Amino acid sequence: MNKTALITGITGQDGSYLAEFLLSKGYRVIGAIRTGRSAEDLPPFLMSSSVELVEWSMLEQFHMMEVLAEYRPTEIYNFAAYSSGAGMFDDSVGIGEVNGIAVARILEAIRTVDTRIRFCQASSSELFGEALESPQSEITPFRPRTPYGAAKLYAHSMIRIYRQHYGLFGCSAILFNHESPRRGLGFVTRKITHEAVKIKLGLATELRLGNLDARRDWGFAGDYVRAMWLMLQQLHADDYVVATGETHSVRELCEIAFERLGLDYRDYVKEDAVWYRPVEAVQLVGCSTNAKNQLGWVPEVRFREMVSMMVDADLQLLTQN
Ligand code: GDR
Repeated sequence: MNKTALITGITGQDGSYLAEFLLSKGYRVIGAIRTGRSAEDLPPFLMSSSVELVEWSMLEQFHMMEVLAEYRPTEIYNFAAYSSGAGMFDDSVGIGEVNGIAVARILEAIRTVDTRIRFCQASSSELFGEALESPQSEITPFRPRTPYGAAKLYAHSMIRIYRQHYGLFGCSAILFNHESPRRGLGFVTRKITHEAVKIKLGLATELRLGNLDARRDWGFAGDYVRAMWLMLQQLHADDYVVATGETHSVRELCEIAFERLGLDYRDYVKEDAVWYRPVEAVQLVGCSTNAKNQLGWVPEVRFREMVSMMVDADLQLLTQN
C-alpha cells in the first residue's frame, strides 16, 4: 500500500529532515504550513521538492478533519510547536494552546476521520524538567519546570490516554536536544557555530553566551526523525526516549567549533548574565535502551562530527552571501 505522511511543522529543522527521509522511501508527503504563511518565506528545499503543501491551523479542529479526509494520510508527524529553549516562559497560554491542546485536536480529528492513522508526537526531555534521576528513561517521573514542558506533558498524556481508551496508534518520541545545520539561530549550538564563523570572517568580534558549564545530551536531528519513523512501523504503539546517552558542555561545543576554524574560543567567548538560565540540579541525559532494543535505533552521528558539520555548513552559507 502507498504510504502518505502528513507533517506539521514542515518548515522547521525536523520537518525538513523527515520529509527528505520519507520521500526517499517513496512516501507521498503532505507538508502542513501555517494558514496565511506566504510562499515566499518557505525554505528553498520545500519549493524544490515534491512535498505537497496544505494550509493547517493548530487552532481549528474542523479544518484538521477536512484536511485528513481530503489527503487520507496513513501517518501523521507533529512538529508544529513553540520550540525556543530561551522562550519557554514567553507566552504561557499560547504555548499551552499550540504545544498542548492542539495535540488533543489532532487526536480528535484522527478519531473522527480514520482511526487507522498512525500518529507520532515530538515530545521533549523538558517533560523531565527538574528530574528526580539521571539518566531519564520512559519510566522516569515527569516534573516539567516551564509552561513549555507542562504543555508538552499534557500532549504526551493525551496520546497515552487515546492509545489506551480508543486504541489509537499514537507514539510520543521523548526527544532530547537535537541539532543540525538547519537549527534556528536562537539555539545554543547554531548560535555558536554561526557566530564563530562570523568571527573567522571578520564579521563579528565576540560571542556572548550564558552558562558555559551547562550540559546537554545533544544528538543529530537526522538520526532523531529516523527513530520517529521507526516508531510508526512497529506492531504496537509506545513511547520512546530518543537520546545519545552522552552529555557535553557548552564550553566543549565552543572548543570544537572554534578549533574547526583554527581559533581558540577563549579569545572570543564571553559569559553574559543576560543569557543565564538556572543550572539543573540533576543532569538531563537520556537512556534510549528501549529504542535500541525495540526499534533497532542507534544514533549514527557523534557530537564532534555534528558540530563540525554545522561549522562547515555555516562557513559555506556565510561565504556564499
Ligand atoms: P534547550 O535548547 O533550552 O535545551 O531546548 P538551547 O539550545 O536553547 O539551550 C541549551 C543549553 O545551552 C545553555 N546556553 C544557552 N542557550 C541559548 N539558547 N543561548 C545562549 O547564549 C546560551 N548559553 C548557554 C542553556 O542554558 C541550555 O542549558 C531545546 C529545544 O529544542 C526544545 O524545544 C526541546 O524541547 C529541548 O531542547 C529538548
